[in-house]
Amino acid sequence: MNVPIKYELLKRLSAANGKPLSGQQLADDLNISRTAIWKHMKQLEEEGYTFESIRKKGYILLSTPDTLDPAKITLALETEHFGKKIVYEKILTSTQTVAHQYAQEGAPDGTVIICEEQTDGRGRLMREWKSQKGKGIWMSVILRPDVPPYEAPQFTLVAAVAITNAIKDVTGVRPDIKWPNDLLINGLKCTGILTEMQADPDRVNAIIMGIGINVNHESEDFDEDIVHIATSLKIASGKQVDRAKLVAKILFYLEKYSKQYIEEGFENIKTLWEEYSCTIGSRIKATTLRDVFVGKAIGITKDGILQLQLDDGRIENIYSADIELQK
Ligand code: BTX
Repeated sequence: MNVPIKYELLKRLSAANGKPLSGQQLADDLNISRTAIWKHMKQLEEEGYTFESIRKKGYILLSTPDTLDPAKITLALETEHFGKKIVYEKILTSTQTVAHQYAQEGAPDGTVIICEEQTDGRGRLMREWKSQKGKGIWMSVILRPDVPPYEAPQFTLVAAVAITNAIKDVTGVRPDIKWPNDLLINGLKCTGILTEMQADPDRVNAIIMGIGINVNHESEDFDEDIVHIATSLKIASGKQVDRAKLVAKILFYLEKYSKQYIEEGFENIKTLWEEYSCTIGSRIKATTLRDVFVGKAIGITKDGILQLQLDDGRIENIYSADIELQK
């Protein structure tokens, strides 16, 4: 896939690390005219990038805007193919809805749909997911693993491990994973994962991996109904977080661990997941669509199913539930 010239231009200016790059050199490298270079620079300035132009020496990249536009994500991308196609919009109803359409139209493995704000962001069972403008990461990644449909839920666990690692690398804070789809910091929710799929009876066509992360929220940014259960990476780390860098890191680990899962099975992901989990070993209440179970979470099976030891000693397999940690 062709990477647009302006991203190539940004990559080179960023790699120059504050040293000027001449217009002629850039033009030669990218095989375009100096006027074309100048036009791309103007376009980037309109998007919020700032440059210094030093006479006879060239251009220096001074700052990048706080957006999630594909150019910024591409600058930090270390993947083989995840994130090579990024669909970015300022505002969408839900990245999941749009990703489903792209998947149906054949979008490749690792395609990303991302936006600054969602007006109809959703969680499991059509619950609302608040997705405030410019503060978080609201994205859906299309995965195309060659697996049967019953293996799709494992990808929630793959994603949880990938996102935890990425958050740890970028912010220094390590969230806990709460089975199956939340990441918590100090018991408060910073991330939700929503795994959906398009499938034939025996094959997955696409997994639509929805990822919502509260990144640069202050506590007053959260609505009253979630302020007591939600937190952000900025609140937890005390620092503004570069969202584009975090997206690139998530894509790196998501590519790595999905590949590992497909090629080697669940064992390594399971070990990492259990290490990061705040569910295993805890007394929990699991509310399924039909029942409520209370007991000690003793582990996950190799299929990612949560095992609960009830007070009478019986083991209950939990496939899908809301979990509350008990004192
Ligand atoms: P969930 O059903 O486990 O969690 C939803 C619940 O979380 C809500 O009922 C509410 O109590 C709480 N909540 C809502 N918004 C937030 C928030 N910003 N921070 C913390 N808690 C909140 C979790 O579902 C899966 C969420 C996936 C969201 C992504 S965003 C990109 C993609 N597009 C889309 O529409 N959904 C996914």
